[in-house]
Amino acid sequence: MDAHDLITRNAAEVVTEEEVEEIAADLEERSSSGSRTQSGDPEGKRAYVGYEPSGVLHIGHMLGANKLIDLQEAGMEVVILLADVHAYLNGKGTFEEIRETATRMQEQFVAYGLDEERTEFVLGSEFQFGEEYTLDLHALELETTLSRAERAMSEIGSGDSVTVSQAVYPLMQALDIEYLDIDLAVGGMEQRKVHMLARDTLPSIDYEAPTCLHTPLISELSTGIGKMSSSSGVTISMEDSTEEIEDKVNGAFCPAGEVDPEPTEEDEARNNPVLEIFEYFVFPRFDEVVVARPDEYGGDLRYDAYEQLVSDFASGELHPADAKSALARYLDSLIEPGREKLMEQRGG
Ligand code: IYR
Repeated sequence: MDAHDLITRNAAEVVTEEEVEEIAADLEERSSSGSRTQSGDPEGKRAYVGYEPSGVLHIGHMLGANKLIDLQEAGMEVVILLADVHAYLNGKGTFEEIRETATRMQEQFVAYGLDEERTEFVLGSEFQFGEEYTLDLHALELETTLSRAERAMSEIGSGDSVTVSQAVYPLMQALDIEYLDIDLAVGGMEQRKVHMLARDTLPSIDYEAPTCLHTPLISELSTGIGKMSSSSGVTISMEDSTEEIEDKVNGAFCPAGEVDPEPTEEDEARNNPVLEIFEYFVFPRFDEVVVARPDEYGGDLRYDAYEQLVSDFASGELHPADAKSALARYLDSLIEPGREKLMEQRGG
């Protein structure tokens, strides 16, 4: 796969396509001239994703990690921002609690398969209290209306009314891109309004508009309605046991043959989360996917691309029960290393 395909595969959108093409062309050129990006290379292309350290990691968070693994493969350097100050501004706890969660998250990301040598972990508080950052932040505050900041937070903030801290939050997120010297800002689709704000306001203080990539959101597991989140519905957490994963996947919404399930009577959109997880998690990480089946039901099915699996599912050749048991097995093997790490930490 070339750099452009690695960057864009499974992305919901990139802003803008031309800017991404430029990054990809640069990576291709560097790889053909043999100057593979070294960690710390000032010429290297850098991508980042940021997380508020709070609660338990779930597979929704890992969509960003999957993308970073693709970007590393494409030759980019990657930064994971453990956004402790952002979590604090968004009401996620005391600094002490947030820092503890940050340490645990870092180890889980490495266990998940990010190349530790080529991943920089940064705490927001390491640079967000600097004088220059603070002055730039105030300059952005001058350029931004409260209603714009509020809109940017509509899918990130918790609670009904936006606090002043939550209005500052997206401006800091915009500045992070500049201060971490980022060429490609990665986030879930819920981050897009913050990124659009960053594209609009950073140029007003003489910084460049950042290039952004947004990963899709996964549907709630048991209904396929709405988005998977840690606050409601069924989520696969990075701490689930093998049995919990099996139970949750077994109970997943996965109507036979329906790749695009009909909306509900209330006209809510529905998706097939089992297929989504195959597409976004399993196929990017495994060269071949084997669905085990007893000989009397036709024997094992083997796929080397998601499209083949979908076509068998649509035709009825691949039954939901077989798809689910394979999915549980693959998910378990992706989650296992992080789970072990966690047990080690808790054990000693
Ligand atoms: N808004 C993110 C957290 C976050 C991400 C980035 I990228 C930053 O520069 C700062 C914060 C979230 O919702 O988790």
